[in-house]
Amino acid sequence: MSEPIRIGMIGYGFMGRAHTNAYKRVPDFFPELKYRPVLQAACARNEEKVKAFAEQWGYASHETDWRDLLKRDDIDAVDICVPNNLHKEMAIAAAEAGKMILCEKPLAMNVAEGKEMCDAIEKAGVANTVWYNYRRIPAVSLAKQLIDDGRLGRIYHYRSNFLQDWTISEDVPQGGAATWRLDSAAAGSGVTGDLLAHCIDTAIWLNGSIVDVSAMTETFVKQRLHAETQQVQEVGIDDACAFLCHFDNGSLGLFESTRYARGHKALYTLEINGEKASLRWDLHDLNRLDFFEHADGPETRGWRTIHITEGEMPYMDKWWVPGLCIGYEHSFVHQVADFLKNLESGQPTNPTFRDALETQAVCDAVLKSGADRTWETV
Ligand code: SOE
Repeated sequence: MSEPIRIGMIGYGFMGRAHTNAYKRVPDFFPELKYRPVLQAACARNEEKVKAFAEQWGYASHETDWRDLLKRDDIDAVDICVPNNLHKEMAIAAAEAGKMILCEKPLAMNVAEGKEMCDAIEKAGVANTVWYNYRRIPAVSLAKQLIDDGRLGRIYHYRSNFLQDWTISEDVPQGGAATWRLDSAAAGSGVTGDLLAHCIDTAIWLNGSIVDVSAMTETFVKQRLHAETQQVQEVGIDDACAFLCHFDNGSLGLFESTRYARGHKALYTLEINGEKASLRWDLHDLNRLDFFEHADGPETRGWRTIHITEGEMPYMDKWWVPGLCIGYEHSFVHQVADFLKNLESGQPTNPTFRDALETQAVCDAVLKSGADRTWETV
């Protein structure tokens, strides 16, 4: 019989649902694990809403103050699914209370906050991970395997975009439950922390550290109504950001993110060009990895599209039969499964808070570079 890891979920938005779904799926699809998540308590300020969330998703109880949640000794792990400006205080208090922590990305508002969080977590010695979920899309995990196996050889170029179009209208407010991502006081930054952070996390994982950056940022809509104050206020976030960088391994990086790419909803793409091979992937077709291998020889050489559904491919033995796909939500299921598996062996689960601090440092350097129009060392 597996042992429970009792989850205290803080927040019930889009990510609260995505993570809760993952906790629910894991015991069925990863029955070999020693630990199983138990939905012990959901927590949010609005009692009516958090109660409804807890009942709908199957949490045994609810709280309206996260400090009360942390005082409970029937909670083993805390999941922080709230706006970025609340991560630091909650994570440090959770570490001091001896709870394991799964924190939504980005780690913090900035590197200074992130460092304090890492110090607290490491001092407390609690298991931790940050929800950079795209590492665990099977196609992206397969890309990692191919790179680590040396199939690409020396890497020359890393190119990545994250394009959306949901804030083009000037009528979209900033602040409040649905649009806090547009409010710099809650989010810290715009597309850099929200979208490019995913691209940077995956890039560091696949291609190593980023050494320096040169960025440009833009805020296209300068003022928006604030949903909480009902005042028209200056917009403090970056609506778009593009940057060049050098990786530690000598390769060159090119990254772009915007919420003003009409027609693109969540087009996360990456392409890597190596000496022996290239690969590319995009989130809108997440079960496919495109691969070009020079060694194929001139008669058959060309881009091949690998459909990631075979049991030999990362995580796919857990799901259906060859040819049948999985989706976005499975990346979260895989992260929970890895987290629980690593608890058995005492291994860290990547990305840890410390790993996510490196992504945060790149984001900070990108924002500084964009503001100062200079190259910034990370
Ligand atoms: C924003 O629209 C968002 O939901 C991000 O916050 C997520 O991290 C990203 O995965 C999808 O887009």
